[in-house]
Amino acid sequence: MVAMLIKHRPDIAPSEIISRSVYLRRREFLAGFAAAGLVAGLSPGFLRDAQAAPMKGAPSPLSTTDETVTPLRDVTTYNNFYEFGTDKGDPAKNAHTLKTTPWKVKVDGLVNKGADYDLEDLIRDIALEERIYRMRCVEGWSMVIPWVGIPLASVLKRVEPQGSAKFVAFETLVRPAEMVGQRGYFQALPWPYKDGLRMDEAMHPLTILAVGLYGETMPNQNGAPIRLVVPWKYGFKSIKSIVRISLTDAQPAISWQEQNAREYGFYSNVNPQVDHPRWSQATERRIGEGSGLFVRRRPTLMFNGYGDQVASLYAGMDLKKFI
Ligand SMILES: Nc1nc2c(c(=O)[nH]1)N[C@H]1C(S)=C(S)[C@@H](COP(=O)(O)O)O[C@H]1N2
Ligand SMILES: [Mo]
Repeated sequence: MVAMLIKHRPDIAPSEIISRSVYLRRREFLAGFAAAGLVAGLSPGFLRDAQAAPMKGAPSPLSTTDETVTPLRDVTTYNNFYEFGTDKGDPAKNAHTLKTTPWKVKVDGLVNKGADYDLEDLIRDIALEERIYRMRCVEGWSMVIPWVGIPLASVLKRVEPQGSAKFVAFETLVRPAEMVGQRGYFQALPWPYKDGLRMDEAMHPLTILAVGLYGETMPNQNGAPIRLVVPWKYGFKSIKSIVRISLTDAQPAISWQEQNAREYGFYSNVNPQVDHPRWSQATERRIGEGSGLFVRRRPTLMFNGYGDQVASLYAGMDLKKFI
């Protein structure tokens, strides 16, 4: 796996793919490129070289700032993306077959100006931001990831939602020829993978469509070329490789709830007080921190620590019922 990463990132030695300080030095390095006009020079073909192209966004004050970022190697080799297999290591092995250019995202439903965007146009028109977010998965692990993305609200405003739009539904690509998990006898989920948000969650400034991480174009296994990031919800809400965003008046069906409604709900807010039916959600393991006997567990924070900013969205809702 390391070998694969090195192949795509000849400028980083394996020993370097490890720490926040390295990450910051690398950022300075990329900023140097930008100053020299080289990043702009790569456009518009920058998405083509999907695993290596620099992608710079202005640092956002919405970032989680007090935590060490998770090593790039963990972020790109420990993934859930069932279109490429169900083991955590499968997406890193199999997702290279996905062709991410050209890429269209259809935005339709209850909107005045439905659109079929070319992703490159969208990214050119909406300012990229870098946001370091804490991510928490329902399986009990967490990471801190420097995303590069655009606010989902910016995309939604462009299409002019109608007053009757109450929810946003997302769909992942279906392309069995390039997604090994969509072929053959065993299918982990019905495709397309689907997820959704309530309109106010979708419009919240913390919600982004990410197109990169660690200052580079999104690796395929993390949901290239565009995926959802909602930092106060469990990781499975981060739908990957999005091709359609639809505004609806009714709560949309979502893959994990359809598969197992007892275990997964529509809201899926990180909540240490509501356990998953098969395990506690009170603590989490930060990937990359210790191993074996030395695994450290930390208390899970309500709304993944973003409560100050999002708790009001759920005022008056029983979060034991609306899981
Ligand atoms: N299309 C699609 N999106 C998906 C998934 C998937 O299987 N298919 N898995 C989800 C789950 S369960 C998790 S935990 C996150 C993992 O994102 P990461 O691999 O970038 O950490 O992606 C989510 N998005
Ligand atoms: Mo997950």
